[in-house]
Amino acid sequence: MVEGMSIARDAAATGPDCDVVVVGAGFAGLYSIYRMRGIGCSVRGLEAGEGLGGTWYWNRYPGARCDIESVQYSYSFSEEIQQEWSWSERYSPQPEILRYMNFVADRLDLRKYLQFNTRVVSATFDQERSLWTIVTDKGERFCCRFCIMATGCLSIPIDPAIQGLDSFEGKIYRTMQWPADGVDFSGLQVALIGTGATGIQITPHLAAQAKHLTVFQRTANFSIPGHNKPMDAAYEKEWKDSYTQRRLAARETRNNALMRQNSFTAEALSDDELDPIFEERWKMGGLSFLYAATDFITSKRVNDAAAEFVRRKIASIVKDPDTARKLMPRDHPIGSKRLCVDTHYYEAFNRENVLLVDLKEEPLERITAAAIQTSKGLYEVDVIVLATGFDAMTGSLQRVNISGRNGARLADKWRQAPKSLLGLSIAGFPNLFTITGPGSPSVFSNMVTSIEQNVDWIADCIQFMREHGKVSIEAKESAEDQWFNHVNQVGARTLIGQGTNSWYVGANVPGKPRIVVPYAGGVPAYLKACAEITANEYQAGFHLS
Ligand code: NA7
Repeated sequence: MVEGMSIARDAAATGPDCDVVVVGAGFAGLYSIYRMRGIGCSVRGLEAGEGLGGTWYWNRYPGARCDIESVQYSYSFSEEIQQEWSWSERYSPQPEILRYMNFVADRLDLRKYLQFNTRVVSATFDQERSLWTIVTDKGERFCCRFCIMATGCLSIPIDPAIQGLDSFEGKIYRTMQWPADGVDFSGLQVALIGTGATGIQITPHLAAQAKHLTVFQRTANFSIPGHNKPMDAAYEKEWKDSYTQRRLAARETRNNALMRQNSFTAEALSDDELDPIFEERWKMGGLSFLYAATDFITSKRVNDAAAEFVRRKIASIVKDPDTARKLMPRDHPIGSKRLCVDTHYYEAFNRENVLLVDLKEEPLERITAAAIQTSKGLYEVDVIVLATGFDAMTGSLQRVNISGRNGARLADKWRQAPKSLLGLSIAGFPNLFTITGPGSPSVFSNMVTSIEQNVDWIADCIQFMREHGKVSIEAKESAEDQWFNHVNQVGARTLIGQGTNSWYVGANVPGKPRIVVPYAGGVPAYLKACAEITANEYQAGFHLS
């Protein structure tokens, strides 16, 4: 039994089982539990997985690692923890991130508040009593005053709508649901479908193990080498000695990450002048490439030159010119989709046992019992690996049957557009909080830092309510509309909002409204909006009762 909890009861019959139910035990869920306990709330955490870790629990495919340096992609709230923990690599791999999260949970004694193997299927608001009833896949019911949805931005994998997928007689592995014991591909002919960040990370590992790997690419992506390496002791010490200042500085940057941004514009520079700048960034590695100049994203001239630079790099790495040509992205500006960070991705195509199939040139027609059929050929395979992406940002919330005031369903409300006030609170759904929800910087920022800020905001809000005898808080529709319009306007002005197909705009899920879902105005502007809207005892953005 979870500590601090009485036996679950029916909300209508009795009082709440606990003050707060937290759904999800990833970075957001763990910190939410910690903070809620810190302000004296009773709390229950419900997690679908067998263990904690969220994204880092599920995505255990070979090669999975974060694209933000580990010294930054980690909690900042505890000086003890950040001093005690040591990262072994610049971008630590999934198993290490998962170990870290378990270490944090044990260090803070959070496990006792968590119930695993428990998927939340519905959340219903009782407006008479301002209480939520949370129902799980096992039929358990938990009644609480507040519900925090810490369900992640990339939690719902999507299977591609490919005819015949079900008829395949070999094994199908989804990168997001990778077997805990790993998979041995030795001697097998493997197909990989999907060349986003995940496909790009897993390719070299599949290539090294499989007898043969065929990569089915629908859209070529830009990828920059991460130059991952073992943690340098002096670098780690430098960070540990100045964590406090660095974390504060990161909180105030546009994307929550310290990236060594070049502070000049490059529009007026010649190609000969631009090349060494891009070369320096290529050597630096990873997402720092986007920070080569302040107008990297806004100047077409600079962006085109950067894209051409990467295409030349691909040509210089990949020996077969036709394969190199297929790997060169030409249909979107660099940075308008998530820039990928790799370790020997392009090099993998120089192996004898790796073949690239460009689905733009030979569309995928169907999957048969033992092969993948394109318009030009039949590729026999033993195993298919799907790295086909996620119903991002809203999927994990819409999958839960959430009913708010007057029985209104969140899935219905968001059919037209995922409106939310600051990505934290939704009009019509009192006492329900979302972490890094639509309209917050979320995936445009360092997720861990944004999570901490969101959770701190919620903790302050609940504490305020307790101190002022309030039992219900709900975003005002007018404030939500205003914020949503601002998010939309800012998003539409970016390259991301100007026609590129990506999960940032919901383009990968048929029927999803097409808008830039995360807030693209930068973290400082978001923090200012948070401060403004909650000032004056939350009156500007919320109804409190
Ligand atoms: P992404 O970036 O959404 O990539 C999914 C990939 O799967 C992408 O290459 C898609 O091609 C491809 N895809 C999807 N459906 C199909 C079908 N039907 N046929 C062929 N190919 C298909 O997901 P990731 O998991 O790689 O990365 C998500 C984020 O996780 C990443 O940005 C990081 O922030 C971490 P498409 O581009 O749609 O043509």
